[in-house]
Amino acid sequence: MLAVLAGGTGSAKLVRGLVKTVTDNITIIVNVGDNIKLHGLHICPDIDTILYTLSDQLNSGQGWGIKNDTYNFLHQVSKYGSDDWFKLGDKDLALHLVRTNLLNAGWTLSEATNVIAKRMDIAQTVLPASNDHVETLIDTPQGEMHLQEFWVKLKGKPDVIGVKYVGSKKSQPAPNVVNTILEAEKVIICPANPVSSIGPMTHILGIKEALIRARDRVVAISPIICDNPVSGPADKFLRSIGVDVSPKGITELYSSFVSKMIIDENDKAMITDIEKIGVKVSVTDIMMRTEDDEQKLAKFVIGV
Ligand code: GDP
Ligand code: FO1
Repeated sequence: MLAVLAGGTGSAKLVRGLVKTVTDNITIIVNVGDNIKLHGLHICPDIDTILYTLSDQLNSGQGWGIKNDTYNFLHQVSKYGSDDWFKLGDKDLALHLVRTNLLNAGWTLSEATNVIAKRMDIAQTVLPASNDHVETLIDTPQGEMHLQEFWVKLKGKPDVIGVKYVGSKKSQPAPNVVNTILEAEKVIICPANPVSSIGPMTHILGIKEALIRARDRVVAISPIICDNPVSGPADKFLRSIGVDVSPKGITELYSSFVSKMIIDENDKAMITDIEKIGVKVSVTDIMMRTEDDEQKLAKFVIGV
């Protein structure tokens, strides 16, 4: 069994590559720090991106949401004065509604995710990192705000002073998360935002401890190529926590629980420097532009 730690858009590409090339025996542990309640609905963007990827419903150009969705609901609620900055599609809404009803009926997020994955005919296992409330807050000169408010509402424009994981200290890993990490042949940390996708998981003590115990089997793919994130605000977030925006910085951040790091060919000059941290480095093209790239990277990760 393969264990995969995933966020949303970047992770989805590797997850798709893995399921197409490797095996169905994959358990994906997904970030919950960017979950948000809007219009009375529980929205779990990273879980949903992974569910839509595995059920072949993802709007892959966008990296989130359902393909060919429409926005009639959003347009209509905005007429009545409700916020419309978070683009919830009409088809996407169905998932938030079903999940919200299950949670309101007393189901845990793990149970709700499991039943929804089954109803989508997903063969793989999808586990929320935690059933407890973990929320990533971005500290800016305008004050602290939810990650989605920073990234979607304010388009990632404010300066970032710091990042907080509210609730992470009190949170427990969801059922099966720790044993999945401990029993997996390999644990793959996706090319994901290290601060807003991987950070909320590794700040849950039980998950960090399990990863440290599994370190020899844990491999990560850098989300940074040539000192830049492929997409998103990872550079602002990393600087705010004092981490260098480079594959070396990512390796330093992950080194207590990762024994192998995959970096891009463009960064091969850094190999010796990174290996001094005590992490083995492998080099390949880690930019996934096409499904073919996703599958090639997936095969490479399995071979490392
Ligand atoms: P989010 O939750 O939607 O932000 O998605 P993730 O955290 O899973 O992925 C975003 C991160 O993945 C960003 O930091 C990107 O730099 C990185 N990323 C996106 N696409 C790629 C890619 O093709 N290759 C690599 N190596 N990193 C990528
Ligand atoms: N990302 C955006 O940039 N704009 C949106 O309006 C937006 C809506 C949205 C709705 C449902 C969903 O599952 C994801 C959505 N995302 C949107 C993506 C989301 O903000 C990010 O991918 C992650 O939360 C960052 O980790």
